[in-house]
Amino acid sequence: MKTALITGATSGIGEACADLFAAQGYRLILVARRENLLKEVAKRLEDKYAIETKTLVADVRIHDDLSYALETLPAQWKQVDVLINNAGLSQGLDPIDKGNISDWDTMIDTNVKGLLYVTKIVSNWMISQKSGHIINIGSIAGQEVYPNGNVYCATKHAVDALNKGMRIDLLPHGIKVTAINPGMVETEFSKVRFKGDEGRAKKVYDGLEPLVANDIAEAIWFAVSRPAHVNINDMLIMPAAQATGAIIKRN
Ligand code: NDP
Ligand code: 8X3
Repeated sequence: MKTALITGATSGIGEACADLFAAQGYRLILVARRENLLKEVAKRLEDKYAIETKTLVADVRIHDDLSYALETLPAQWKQVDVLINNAGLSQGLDPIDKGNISDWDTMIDTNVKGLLYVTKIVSNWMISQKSGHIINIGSIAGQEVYPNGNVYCATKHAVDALNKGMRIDLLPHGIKVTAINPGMVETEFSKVRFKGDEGRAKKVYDGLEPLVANDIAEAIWFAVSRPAHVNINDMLIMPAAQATGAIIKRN
């Protein structure tokens, strides 16, 4: 049986990936901070697909807690075939001179440092087994910069660089590395960006059909299910109504 480890599995893209990989018969290691939600997701998938799950309640920003949670997994659960580095967020949408320092720290610590902390541990497990596939969730924001996106865009540009760097460093070990870079996906992302302001979050998707989380999960599954000799380096997936980060056709 294959194993996938998914960070940020309590909502949005991570939850959709958990569902799709469970449907494919994977057992799952699910990581996120909201314990009740995480347990609900795990229970739902166990019941629906008769798979095994492990839930790790951890904040990817806190290295010692994360490391403890991962390292205390039983040995047979450390045979991870697919790591989906998905946990991430945006906080605020302000010009650089008005940015909030704590928001900047949160984005950098989660999107860049958290991704690194998880990767360091799990890539070592993959090196021991001489196989594995790491999926890094980047963004259109890692391919270009849009107004007021400054620090969030910088973190996703860092993910793009790390994705390329990982592919080089892990090549000798037979580990595949893929970046999946979405445009606008309607998840909890905008609610989190605007700190719970549901009205403002909803407006982001007014007058267009955004991607849904399952569109991205399917793209990830496509990358993971290629034959052994094929690697998808990266994929940029946009709603049909979004040409660039900021150029959007609304009805
Ligand atoms: P959601 O807000 O719906 O999901 C984010 C997930 O990340 C949640 O499960 C959350 O769980 C988890 N998470 C956040 N911070 C932490 C943390 N410190 N430690 C552990 N888990 C954490 O958003 P999306 O599904 O949209 O976002 C998933 C990824 O996709 C992110 O990396 C985002 O940047 C990227 N992305 C999103 C796009 C979009 O338009 N939605 C477009 C391009 C990229 P919990 O709160 O329980 O910890
Ligand atoms: C999130 C999508 O368009 O807000 O990465 O940058 S966007």
